[in-house]
Amino acid sequence: MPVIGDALRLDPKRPVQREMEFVRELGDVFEINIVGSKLIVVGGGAAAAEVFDESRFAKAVVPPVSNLRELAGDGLFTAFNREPAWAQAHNVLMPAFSQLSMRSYHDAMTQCVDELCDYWTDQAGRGPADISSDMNRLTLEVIGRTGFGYSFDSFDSERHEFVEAMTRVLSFASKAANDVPILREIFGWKALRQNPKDIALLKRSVDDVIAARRDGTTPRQDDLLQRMLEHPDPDTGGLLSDASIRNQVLTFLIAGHETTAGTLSFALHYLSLNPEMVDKARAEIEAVIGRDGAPIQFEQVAKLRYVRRIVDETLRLWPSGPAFFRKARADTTLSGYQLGKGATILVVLLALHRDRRLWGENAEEFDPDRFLPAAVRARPAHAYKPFGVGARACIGRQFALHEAVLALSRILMRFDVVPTPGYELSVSELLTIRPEKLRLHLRTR
Ligand code: MNH
Repeated sequence: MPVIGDALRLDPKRPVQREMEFVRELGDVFEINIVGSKLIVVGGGAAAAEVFDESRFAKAVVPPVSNLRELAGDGLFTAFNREPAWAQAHNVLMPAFSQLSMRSYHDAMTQCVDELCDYWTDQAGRGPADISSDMNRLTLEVIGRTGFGYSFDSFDSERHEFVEAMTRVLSFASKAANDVPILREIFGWKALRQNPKDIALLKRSVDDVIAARRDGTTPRQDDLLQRMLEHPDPDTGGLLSDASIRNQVLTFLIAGHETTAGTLSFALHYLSLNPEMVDKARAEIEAVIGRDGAPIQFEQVAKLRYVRRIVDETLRLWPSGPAFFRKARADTTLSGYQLGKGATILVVLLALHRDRRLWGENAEEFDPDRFLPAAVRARPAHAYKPFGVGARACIGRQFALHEAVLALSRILMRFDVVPTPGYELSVSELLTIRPEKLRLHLRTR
């Protein structure tokens, strides 16, 4: 197996994009072996199909994902496969994430998107919008309100203590090496002292929200929190513990906002560069919703097939969770190489989604029609996995897709999306990926 053994070849700021380059240089499977810590990387082809096989491989919770356990404990995303809290929360929450359940979140989502649009209208004249930041406001607001009836006042206040603490905690977990002396050099003592304070603040705030719902200070609502408080696990009959509910709420905030925000940001970037795609999307939106600017109905979202293809293609070129970890369940082989039980494997979606054997010679180009039904059927299932695989795949997939299609459609109804001249896409990584310094003009139509 080819080996990268030189730490200087890694890029701590853009690790996954560097791994994508290694895939081009070394092929579908190689090893990164630095000071005795060994990671197998898979970036394409049949090897990807192999690691997606749940009978031989499973999710691995290793750094940087496991660094988040300090905050989210055994919440859905950071739980080890055998922790009982995972199965319990999975059983309780799965029904709340079905496509039909999106009906109960639809109005709140619509409300948040309209607030974003009003915010942009108010900001007109102040220059181009900071897209990643505004998409973060939107998706955080959506998950806050649909998840547990909480507003972060995202479109009113410039600063929010909770949001700032969470941003610092995510950045800390993403950059944190395990070695404390290295940490000190990277962050200095300030960040090391700040992190536990931030975590305490986040937990306390969520506990307050849960307590207020429990004792009736805030009204009952048809949301994820209410479901967790009332619905027992069908397998065990037990309700989720308060600690587990807090972990799930924090998990939804972590897993459910930056990913969708990144997707929306990349989509707007491509739309700003492809007016013919905007025309096509608007023709569809007008056919489905009408021209009078009426609100988008729940049932209409599923009919916006072209907008959905834009989202699918965005998640192909820039899967906002750009890589995930697997491990071998037992001694096995991968692409003919021997692997020991427990061997850790990183799947680089960013590379798999651009594999020319799967996507053709123009794999680097943005083309929503790759997701026409016939084209999808013609590709092997392992070609496209933006939401992960197996038992631990994304629970929020329908939620994210509903939100993204709804938001993009509404934005295109209300604004022309105009690029800033000379912008070259560069992508920053912080567990998730986002376009760096993307600014776009939103012109009211
Ligand atoms: Mn989401 C797991 C991608 C939106 C909640 N998510 C995953 C995984 C990927 C992923 C990949 C698997 C990670 C792994 O194997 O280690 N998620 C996305 C993307 C988007 C997204 C690309 C948006 C686009 N995710 C959301 C939203 C929510 C959410 C929205 C919640 C509201 N995701 C989760 C949770 C998990 C997860 C929870 C962990 C599920 C589990 O392990 O049981």
